[in-house]
Amino acid sequence: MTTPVKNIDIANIFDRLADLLELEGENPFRVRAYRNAAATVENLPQNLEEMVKKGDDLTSLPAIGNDLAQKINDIVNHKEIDLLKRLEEKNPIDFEELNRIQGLGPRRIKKLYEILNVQNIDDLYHAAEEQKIRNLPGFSKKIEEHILEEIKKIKEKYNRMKISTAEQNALPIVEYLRENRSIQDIEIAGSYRRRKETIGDLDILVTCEDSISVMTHFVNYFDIDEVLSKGDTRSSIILKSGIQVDLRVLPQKSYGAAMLYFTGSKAHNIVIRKLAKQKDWKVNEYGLFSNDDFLAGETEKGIYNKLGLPYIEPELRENRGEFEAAESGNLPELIKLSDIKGDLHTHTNLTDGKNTLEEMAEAAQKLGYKYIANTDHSKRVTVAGGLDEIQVFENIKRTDKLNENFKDFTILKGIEVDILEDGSLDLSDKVLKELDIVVGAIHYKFNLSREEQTERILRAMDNPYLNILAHPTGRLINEREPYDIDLEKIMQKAKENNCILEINSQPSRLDLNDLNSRKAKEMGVKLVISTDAHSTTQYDFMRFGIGQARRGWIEKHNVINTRNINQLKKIIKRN
Ligand code: DGT
Ligand code: CA
Ligand code: CA
Repeated sequence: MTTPVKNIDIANIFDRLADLLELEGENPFRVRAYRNAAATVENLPQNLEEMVKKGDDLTSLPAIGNDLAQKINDIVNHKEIDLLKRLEEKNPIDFEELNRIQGLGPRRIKKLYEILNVQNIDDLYHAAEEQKIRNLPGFSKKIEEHILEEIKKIKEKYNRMKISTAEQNALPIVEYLRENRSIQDIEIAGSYRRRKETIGDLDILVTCEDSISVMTHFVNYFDIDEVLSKGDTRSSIILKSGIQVDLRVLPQKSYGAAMLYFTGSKAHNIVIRKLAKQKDWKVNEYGLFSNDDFLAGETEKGIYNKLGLPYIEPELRENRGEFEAAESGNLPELIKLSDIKGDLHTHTNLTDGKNTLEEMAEAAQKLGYKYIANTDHSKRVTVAGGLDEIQVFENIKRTDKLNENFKDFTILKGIEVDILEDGSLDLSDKVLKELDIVVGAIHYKFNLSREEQTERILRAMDNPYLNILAHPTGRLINEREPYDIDLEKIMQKAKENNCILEINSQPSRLDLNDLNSRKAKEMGVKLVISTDAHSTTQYDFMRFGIGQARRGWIEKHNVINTRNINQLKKIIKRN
């Protein structure tokens, strides 16, 4: 049997191709095409290997044309990618890793390789430690020291996987474990259950009849790089993707106690332990005990209740005020995926999306949605050719026609309009005023000063047609820091002007993040949870946005796309 190929494997190959082409000084559009393809593939809900085996048309996926479809075919069939082989022979450099070091562009990386044979971060670290870099042409002592610092930072930070990637590793292994018939309950605890945006490792808990057979089954999973330990009740492995998975087997009686303990967070657990101690009790992963008497442990709720608390949702367990709220009966009633009635940030193939508006509307109805907003890009976005004013008017007419066919569904006519450098919008008010909903976003000039960037956004929000500020901080998880803005000022303005702030559900954005969402809620700012879907399949990203919102204590009433279409239209009206 050949090893299955996962989407992430394909994404990694495309990323590597992009790196190597960039190193070669290849045309930026070609480099970008591979990067876009990598991002698409990484986050695809369907399994590409299965699609290839079924003979599905891969070019129907976003960012995948004929050439890339062929490459995916080859990868799935374990064929050599000629281009990759050629490039790798020329450059055995782990460019992706090295490129994370700020200040090391392709040119310097190439020089380090040619002179010192630096191929990866470890080589670089040794070279810097041995002070071999400072005297190279174009480098200095300062750069060398900076490199050492950066490596340390990166080792801490980038060891964490995006939750979407963790999920792609976690779900197949859970499915595999279930093949063992003696397993009863199985759940992933840890930061994954708390829906953190990045995950350090996966903590799986099971109850079963035959723990030895479960453990043997576990360490025989196909995707393992290394078995770290194997015992009767606990084992640890590292998957080929680099993520560690810990498996623990528990007696049924202790399942809740173990869930509570291994869901964490550590900070939450410490308070739980303190509360138990105050009653002279003891709590651990086996239960809540008074001396040796078992008080609770089969369910988490049992333990919370015994401690005088209501059940606390996993996303709240960060010791950020959840105990005070629980004690005073003020826990939020967290928003659920099923509360969502529509998606207010979506793209079609009119700009850089993959599907037609008709397809996007149909897929939304299948999800039970009552509306979507079609928010294709305005003209400024040069990548895919955004819409000019004439095209927006044409799209409005076309959408009006389409809407006549629906009974209980509406396509809101919208745009994702660029916020220009001076804070003006990329389309005139004459056009914006004809739309149902205007989503404003920053896509360039990320490096303005704090003052300028804040002013830029405030000014955009003064345009009376702007309804929603998309991905408000612009950060990309593990890739780009947020731009420098005074978010509090922006939230204040959003409240005054009835602008809505977005929680963007793309797993690499999750922007606003949990803490900022909570701040918005506290300031009385309205939120929208959108997917920014560039294809019908990306509607599924909503679950990541919901996770982030729940971590931000967000309730149904804080979020405008939980309302029906008439309420929604009223709510987004400005003054
Ligand atoms: P991660 O994996 O870094 O994304 O974060 P977690 O929260 O999954 O942390 P992890 O995997 O180290 O441990 C899982 C849970 O086990 C953690 O959330 C709380 C619990 N835990 C681990 N170590 C300790 C500890 O030293 N004290 C207490 N009270 N709980 C711990
Ligand atoms: Ca973990
Ligand atoms: Ca762990």
